[in-house]
Amino acid sequence: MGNKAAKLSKEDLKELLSKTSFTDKQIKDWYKGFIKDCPSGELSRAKFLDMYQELFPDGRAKSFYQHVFRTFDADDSGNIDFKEFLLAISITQSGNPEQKLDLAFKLYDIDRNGMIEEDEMCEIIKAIYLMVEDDPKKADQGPTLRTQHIFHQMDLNRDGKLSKEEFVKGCLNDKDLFQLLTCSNDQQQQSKSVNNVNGNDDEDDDDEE
Ligand SMILES: [Ca+2]
Ligand SMILES: [Ca+2]
Repeated sequence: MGNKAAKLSKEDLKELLSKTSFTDKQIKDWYKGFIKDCPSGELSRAKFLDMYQELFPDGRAKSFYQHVFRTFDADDSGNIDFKEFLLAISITQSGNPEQKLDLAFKLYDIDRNGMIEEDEMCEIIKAIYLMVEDDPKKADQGPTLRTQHIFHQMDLNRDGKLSKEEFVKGCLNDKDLFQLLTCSNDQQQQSKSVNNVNGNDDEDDDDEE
C-alpha cells in the first residue's frame, strides 16, 4: 500500500519546529512511528490505555493514564492528534520548568475550570500512589494527607483552591513538590519521587518509617 500514506503537513511541521526542541528529522521520525500505530492520525483513549496496559500489565496505572490522556488531549476532542502528542512529549522530555508546570496544572485541574480544587489534587495523587505504592494502606491514606500538606503550603490566600499562580510558585519553591507534581509522564522519575516523598527505599528496607 503506502500510496495513501498520511503525510505531515508543512504547517504542522513548522509549528512543531517552533514549539518543540525536536529537529526536522526527529519530528518526521516521530510522525512515522505515530502513523504506524495510529493510521487514522489520531490516538484514541482505548489505544492509549492499551499501550500503557502493556507497560503496566497489573492494571495499577490505568486510572493515572486516564488523566494523562485527558492532559494530552488539549482540545478535549476525545483523541490525541499528532500535534497534541508531540507537544506533550516535548514538554515532558525537554520542556523548561514553566512548561512542565503548565502541563502539570492541566493534569490536576480535572474539570478545566482554571483552579485546582483539593479533591482534584487528591484524586491524581491517589492515582500516582496506586501505581507506585505496594502497601494498599499507604496508597489509601497517603494521598489525603499529602494533599492537605500541599494545600497548606501552596494555598496562599486560603480559599481552598490553587490558582495557576499559587501552583507554579509553590512548585518552584519546593524541589520535592516540583518533582512529585510535574514528573507525571516519566514513570521512573515518578516512582523515585513518590518514594522520596514517602521516605521509601526499594533496595534497603532497614530504615522504614
Ligand atoms: Ca484532541
Ligand atoms: Ca478545577
